[in-house]
Amino acid sequence: MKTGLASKILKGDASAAARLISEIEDETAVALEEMSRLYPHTGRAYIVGITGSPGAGKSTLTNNLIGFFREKKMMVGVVAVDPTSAFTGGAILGDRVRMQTHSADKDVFIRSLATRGWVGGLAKAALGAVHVMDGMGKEIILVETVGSGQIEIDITRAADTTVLVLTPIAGDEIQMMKAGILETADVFVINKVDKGGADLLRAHLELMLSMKPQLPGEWPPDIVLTEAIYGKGTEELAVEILRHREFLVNSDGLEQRQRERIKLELMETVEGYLKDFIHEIDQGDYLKKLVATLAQGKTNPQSAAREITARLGRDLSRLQSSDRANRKAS
Ligand SMILES: Nc1nc2c(ncn2[C@@H]2O[C@H](COP(=O)(O)OP(=O)(O)O)[C@@H](O)[C@H]2O)c(=O)[nH]1
Ligand SMILES: [Mg+2]
Repeated sequence: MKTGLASKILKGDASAAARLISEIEDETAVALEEMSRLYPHTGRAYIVGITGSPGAGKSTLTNNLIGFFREKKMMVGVVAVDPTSAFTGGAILGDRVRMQTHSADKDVFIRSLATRGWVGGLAKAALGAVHVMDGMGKEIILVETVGSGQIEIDITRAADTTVLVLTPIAGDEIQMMKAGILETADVFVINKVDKGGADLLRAHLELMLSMKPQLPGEWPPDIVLTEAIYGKGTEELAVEILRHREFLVNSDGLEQRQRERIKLELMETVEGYLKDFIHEIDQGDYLKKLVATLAQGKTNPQSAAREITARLGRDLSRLQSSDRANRKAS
């Protein structure tokens, strides 16, 4: 099974990149094979997470940022992990028109990912898409996610710079605080300033940030005000992102973030194996029989759990040998 996707991607081939991302989403053997070729050539791109509630203006801001970075002649990748994202076509006309300008630009690569299966799978696919764009030579990769649950926290942990988009709509910042996202943000955006109430939200945010103990050498998050639909504040936001990058480069922060990202991906992959295993043993009647023997008092939960983990070990070594067989067959 020789597809050569990885070598095409390394030359910047967009259709090969689109194809490999689909393979990653479907978790195919081609994805495993091609990713193992691509992976050693990745790790150069700068990753910016853009998170916030649905409708906060993430896609509009992302569009604006694409424009800014393109003017600086940077190669840009975008991963939208938002089923309602403007990039998926559910957008108002203005967004589509803006996207069309960028989609004609061969140095911009945009991909939307839809939720399928468990959320961890989505984080894994998003990181996979990031690797593909990195391999294509994209220098900056913007990852848009809805900030309301667990995957988003994971994805924001995986970014080099995390931008949290808020609006002066009551309750928004409380939701974020509950989700633990406020702590992970490096740059705060208050968007829709034209709607009024931005000063109050800014005061709340500043108060919240001042209550957080600031460790020496730690990045002090800043607040940027934008009106994304009117393109206002784009430059300030982009400059703040680049300033944070500078800060990380000059400390050991960048390496720390990269390690965090590698760890996240590794854990998601292990978790994926475990989920598949649990799903599989729950199919047939293996688990049912085990539960029956437990109910009859013929065994105890510790012994039964040990039996299951022994089976997991056998299944994993089978998986590894079938991977090897696949590689030989290709
Ligand atoms: N009034 C106002 N509306 C905005 C602003 N920025 C974005 N919007 C609108 O808010 C809606 C949601 O924007 P979108 O970028 O799709 O948000 P996302 O769901 O966070 O990606 C769209 O109708 C945008 O045109 C802004 O600064 N002011
Ligand atoms: Mg969106």
